[in-house]
Amino acid sequence: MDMKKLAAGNWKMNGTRAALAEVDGLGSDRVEVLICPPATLIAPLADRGSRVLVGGQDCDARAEGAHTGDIAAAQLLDAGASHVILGHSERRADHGETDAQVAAKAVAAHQAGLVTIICVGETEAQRDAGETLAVIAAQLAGSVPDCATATNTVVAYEPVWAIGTGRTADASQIAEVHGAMRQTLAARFADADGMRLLYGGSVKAGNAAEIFAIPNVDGALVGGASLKAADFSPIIAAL
Ligand code: G2H
Repeated sequence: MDMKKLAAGNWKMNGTRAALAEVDGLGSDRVEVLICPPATLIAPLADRGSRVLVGGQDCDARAEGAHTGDIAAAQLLDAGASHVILGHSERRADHGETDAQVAAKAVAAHQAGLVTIICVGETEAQRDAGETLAVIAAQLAGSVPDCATATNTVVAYEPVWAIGTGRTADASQIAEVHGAMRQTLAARFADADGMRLLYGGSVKAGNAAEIFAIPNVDGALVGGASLKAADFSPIIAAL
């Protein structure tokens, strides 16, 4: 399968309309470039007509109704999003999201026509206890729904201890987890070889090339270093 690599920016709760100019020059024919801004900026970014893909950072599993503050997958699509990040560790921690809830959101997103980026990752305590591969396998089993395909699903490995901390997993740690994820997914999905596996956690220009050279790393989910074009461009170029 022809797999285009993916550079995905997760702006988290950062940015106002003034920040959208950062995206204008980021498009690429060689790789997919995606920006997931706060919900308030999805439509303004999509309407800008840039070549960059636009995504949400979460969606609700329900289609519509009396759910104040929540956003349905179809509403993201209507605003111009093609992708949605689900199960980011910050949502699992801040909002108590469970694997089952992430899977339900993913089903809703796929039904709406969105590509999901489903996040998994171990805490520092879990790594220290030697539980990393078991934790990741359990999260994949619980968070990735049966309707996942290489076309509608991307999986992001983000060790919780490497997020926004300046620490990155080393090459052997990333290779071990990504290899295990590929095997786990292959046991369930016939097209798992084509499913893109992203690494996330303090990716920056200085470490991107080394990370992208690791087997089974098909791109990155980038937080802080996706906010400024000057920081994100070299990461895209390294992919
Ligand atoms: C991990 C990542 C983006 P950062 O959360 O999802 O953020 O690159 O700032 O560690």
